[in-house]
Amino acid sequence: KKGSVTLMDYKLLETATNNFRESDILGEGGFGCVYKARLDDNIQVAVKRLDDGSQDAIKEFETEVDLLSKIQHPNIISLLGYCINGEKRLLVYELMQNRSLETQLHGPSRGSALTWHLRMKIALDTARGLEYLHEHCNPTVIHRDLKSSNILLDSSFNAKLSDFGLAVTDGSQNKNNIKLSGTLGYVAPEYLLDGTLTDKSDVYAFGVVLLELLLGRKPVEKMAPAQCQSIVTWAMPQLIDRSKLPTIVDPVIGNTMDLKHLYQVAAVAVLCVQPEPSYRP
Ligand code: ACK
Repeated sequence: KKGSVTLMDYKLLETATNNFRESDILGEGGFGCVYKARLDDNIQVAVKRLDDGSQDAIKEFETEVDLLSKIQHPNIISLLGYCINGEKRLLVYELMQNRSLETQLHGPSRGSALTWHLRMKIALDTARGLEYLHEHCNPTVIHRDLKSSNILLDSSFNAKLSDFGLAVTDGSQNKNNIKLSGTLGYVAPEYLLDGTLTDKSDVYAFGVVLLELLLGRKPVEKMAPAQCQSIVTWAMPQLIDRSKLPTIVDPVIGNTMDLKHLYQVAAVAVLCVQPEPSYRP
């Protein structure tokens, strides 16, 4: 038992998920599927099965268990248990009936359930979860992969942050880590530029989520890696060339923009990007 998280029995979870029955699949994540299950005491849960035995997958599993066993907050997903059986790894979470914000906004029902009141509540809940990670955890936790698909909604549309596999507790150590983690469209420009990672990286991603809530659009459509690369190559010089700043005039406010504004505009620009080469303005 790790903190509030219990080491569980594989056989029990196999039974609870009806042998990982296909019809019980809730969705697919980076490293495997998530199944709906019912434990013996009738608690409904979500079981994430990691099918990928790579070093990266194992590291993400360990980070998730380590961090979530220490964190308890109404706006952060509860990890109830975990299980290691040879190569197989399972994570057991509270079931979030209303799935992810991404599914609510961009799924087949296309944002129908999300009134403005709910969107404001989701924004506030997300901010509370982030504030807890940044201000009340010691050391500070940087989520590193905040996005609408990692914001889950329970039956009352309470929003909770999930997927802590990429989280770090000390940003500075990653400065020289050139391996890019996170999701394009949500990653802060300075991180793409030189790997600078701070709690502000999460705040940038939160800004993109706010725009998503506001505009109801995905920040980036699904793109081939080459297309992502060309966007980054195109966008970065504009974002980092501060000498251009005084010449950029906000068309709405009419003022010259400072760096903060530029970030906001960059987030909007990323949201408007199309998957075709025609994205170039
Ligand atoms: O939008 P979704 O249905 O909500 O698609 C993703 C998918 O699994 C991959 O992450 C869903 N999911 C993840 N964790 C949970 C959970 N605790 N409860 C319900 N659905 C979940 C997520």
